[in-house]
Amino acid sequence: MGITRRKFITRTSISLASGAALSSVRGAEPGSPANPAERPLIVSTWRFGKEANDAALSALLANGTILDAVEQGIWVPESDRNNSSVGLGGAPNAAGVVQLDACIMSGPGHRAGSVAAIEGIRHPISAARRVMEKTPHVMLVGDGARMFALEEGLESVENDTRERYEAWRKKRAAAKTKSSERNPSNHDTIALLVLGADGTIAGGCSTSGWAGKLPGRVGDSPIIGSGLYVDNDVGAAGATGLGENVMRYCGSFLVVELMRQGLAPEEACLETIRRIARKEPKSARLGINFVALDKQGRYGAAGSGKGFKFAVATKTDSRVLTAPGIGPLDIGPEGGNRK
Ligand code: SD4
Repeated sequence: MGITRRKFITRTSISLASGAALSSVRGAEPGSPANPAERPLIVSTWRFGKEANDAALSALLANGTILDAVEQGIWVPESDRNNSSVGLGGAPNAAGVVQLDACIMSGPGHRAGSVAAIEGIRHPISAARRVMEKTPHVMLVGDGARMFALEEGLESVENDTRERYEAWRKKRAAAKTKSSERNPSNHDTIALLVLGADGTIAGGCSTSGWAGKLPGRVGDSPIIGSGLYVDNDVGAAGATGLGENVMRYCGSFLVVELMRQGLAPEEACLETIRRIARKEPKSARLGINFVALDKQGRYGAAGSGKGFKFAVATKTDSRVLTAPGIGPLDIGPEGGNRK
């Protein structure tokens, strides 16, 4: 299933590191095999993914690897103190502390690294990459992750969260219902996927997670197969939204497996959400979204609700698009246990 050009909400040219303005030549269409000239292809979550994609593309054009592209792309929202859901500018947990989750995955070698509930490190994605590249492990959490990052020389930042914490407490006190805290708009993760010019694939994911989460809570984002999954023979997928509704289903793994069975990326994202919605009493009000790309250079995304924005970049174009949502009644023929 393809997204038509009508659905494009933003279409702009970007400037590359070289300073050259990109032409408005169309990039790869979702659901249709891309011309190999469309590689590299970068896909990421939300509007802010566009700047991350542009940085990732610049890394590739400067002869960086696909992992460099993932890491340097994700540095952008991690460095942005105005981003309230990625990096140290993110929302604190219920104890007033920002605990960050991130992971990275390399298609070649099927390698992965991850950190969870890490505090005071500017770039959790770099910590995750070092876990992958420098340890025999896949995941480090909490103090252990922080100590490892410090030993690796990663930048540690004093993070005064008092104001943000007080603002969150006031907002929570003002909230009439608990469900308002579950509004996905209060947390927006970056998942960024890269298909290199040579057809190899990598991805990363980084977040501060659910605002006001319980201390120690880990969401889907650093969990391989949930917030992110890469299979170099097939493609990659990443998730954003309410992690609890992704991690019980190995959401990104499922998207990739559906692509392996022949679904185009957008349809694989939609079918994953339908599959989850069939089991959930809340039906499609899941607050989850997926982005995906496949080995052929096709890409797509979908949300449980309508309006999820995602960003796509090729050498010739960089855009923000709107993904289809399954909508409350569109969960497929089995219907499940909707109330
Ligand atoms: C989490 N999935 O911690 C993350 C949050 C997120 O858009 O993706 N927000 O549950």
